[in-house]
Amino acid sequence: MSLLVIASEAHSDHETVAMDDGALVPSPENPQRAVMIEAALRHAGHHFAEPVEVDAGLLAAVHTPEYLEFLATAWGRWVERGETAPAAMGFAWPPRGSPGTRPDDLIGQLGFHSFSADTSIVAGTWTAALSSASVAVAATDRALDNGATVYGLCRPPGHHASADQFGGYCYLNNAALSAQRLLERGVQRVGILDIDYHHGNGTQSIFYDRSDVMVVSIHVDPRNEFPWFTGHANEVGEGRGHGWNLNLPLSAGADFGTWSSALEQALGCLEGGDIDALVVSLGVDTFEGDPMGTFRLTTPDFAAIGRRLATIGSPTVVLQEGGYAIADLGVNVAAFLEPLGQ
Ligand code: Q9C
Ligand code: ZN
Repeated sequence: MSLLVIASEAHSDHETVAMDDGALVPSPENPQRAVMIEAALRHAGHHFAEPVEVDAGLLAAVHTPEYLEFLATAWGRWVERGETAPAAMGFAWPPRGSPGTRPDDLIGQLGFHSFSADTSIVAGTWTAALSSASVAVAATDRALDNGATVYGLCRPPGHHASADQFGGYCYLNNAALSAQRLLERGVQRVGILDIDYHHGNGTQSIFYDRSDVMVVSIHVDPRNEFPWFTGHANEVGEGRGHGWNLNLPLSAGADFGTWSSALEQALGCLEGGDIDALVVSLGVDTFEGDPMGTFRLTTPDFAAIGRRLATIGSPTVVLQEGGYAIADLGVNVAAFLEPLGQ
């Protein structure tokens, strides 16, 4: 069965470097990922549309004005100050307990506005991040208009990005923008189901004190994996958001039996939250062949997850997050989406 895919070519100049175990390497979050996904989805017969540019007011409802200005201008400032390295990165981050004053200098701001050295900024980064956000919001609008599941082929991914920090290959939080858009269009309560291998720390932080968006995440236990500092089961939200954040960390090496029990728990929680629309942060780095993950999900398992989500019935937006097994990436996304078409 076929569904609508929102995609854009505007990500293609976003090719970065990543710090990996002490070495600067080409980032595994590369343009080829989107190429592979698009090819598989075209082969599966899904139809494609391009996004319109995301509204500035919506961006500002999720991210701080300083951060948006920083992202839009960082590369130009890098070049202007005579830097010659191929990618802009910070090297110093706010020490624990620091007062939180933003530096004026670009290098200081690169540290202030990031939390991990796996993520850098190149000439094409802002265009790509903006197009990825636009894809997410266009997918959201079409899902709501059509009362159907729509897939946003987002690249770069978004779930690690907070209101004012990039990291984990993410710059703008596409899932948060999608949820915020749903609220803006009158949806009462939004659920975000994050099934990327890594904890969606950015999404969690954006909605941590809110009860209009319930965030539920299944991921590897952060004791032994990025993002290291969040994603534990005792992070349940605060203030009005208390009880509106659920983390289901699993031990490294989890198989589909373990994973799907967590999915049932996640869906039970979302059901209890009386959700009117669902945003799925779809990472397929839970795949058995993923170079970054240890979970053991297979291609048929992704189809089984899609079938399970197809039974929920609320308007659903599926947004691409991680997944780094290049050769299998498209096939896994296609397997997941197939049951969600109509
Ligand atoms: N040795 C997403 O999946 N650390 N981001 C990689 C490899 C960064 C993952 C270390 C993981 C970021 C969207
Ligand atoms: Zn991931």
